Amino acid sequence: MAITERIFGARQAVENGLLSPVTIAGTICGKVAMAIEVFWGSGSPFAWRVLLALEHKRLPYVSHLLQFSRQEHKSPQLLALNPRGRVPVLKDGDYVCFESLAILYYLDRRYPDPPIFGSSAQEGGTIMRVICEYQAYIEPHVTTIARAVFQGKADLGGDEITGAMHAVASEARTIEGRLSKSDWIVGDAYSAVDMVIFPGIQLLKRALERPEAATLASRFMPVEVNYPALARWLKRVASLPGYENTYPPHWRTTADTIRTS
Ligand SMILES: N[C@@H](CCC(=O)N[C@@H](CS)C(=O)NCC(=O)O)C(=O)O
Repeated sequence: MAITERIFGARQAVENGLLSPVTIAGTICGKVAMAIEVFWGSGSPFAWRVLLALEHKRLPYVSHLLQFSRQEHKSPQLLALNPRGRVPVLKDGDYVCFESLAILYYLDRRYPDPPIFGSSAQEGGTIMRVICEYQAYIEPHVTTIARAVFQGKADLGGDEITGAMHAVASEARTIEGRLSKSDWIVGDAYSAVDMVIFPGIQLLKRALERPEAATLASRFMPVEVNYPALARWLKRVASLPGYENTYPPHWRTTADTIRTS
């Protein structure tokens, strides 16, 4: 498989005593499979969540950047890890996990410091609740809008897309309310809910920045004007250590097509 492999976080891992330089060198040579491996695709909001979690936890990982255009996520090697042929997939030793939320949960159980599902049962419950609300009431609309814009097949002024935009704009008010009271969506620390929602909002913004989406975008953009607390939060996440390692590589260079399915 022609995949790009890189090790992130190796230096921090040595500094924190998680890995020895010998192990790092061995891993780079492909001889010691101790590091976490993550299989992902550029622009996938689901994969982005996992990278944010790995960076926040300062875990060293081998990054396998798959090319959707070459169907690398449908290769026998990937299908053996995830029969659905979707990314992200995480491999930690012999253990394989897919579904982004499940991966975040696994990482937090396996590497609890710093926690990403809160520091109390109540906070964890609220983090999960807001994630569930996002996945049920916002994410499908974001996907609809992003697909319509990037694939260019749907009528952006039609009822379906307009309805999706209204729903997102209204639900985003609730998140704006939360962020106007705190730096983070739940509680006073960066958590799994920030990692889940951030990539979706970035994808939405990227779609709405397209000239053909200008009319549709007016309910949401500019974010700084319509949702100032949300805009400050986007900048806050983007200034976290390791963020640059998570940013979709092809977003730096091209105007893109969506890779969600
Ligand atoms: N519910 C899954 C969604 C994963 C997903 O749909 N990933 C997309 C990329 S954004 C994918 O791999 N699509 C490839 C395909 O469906 O063929 C998760 O949270 O991990």
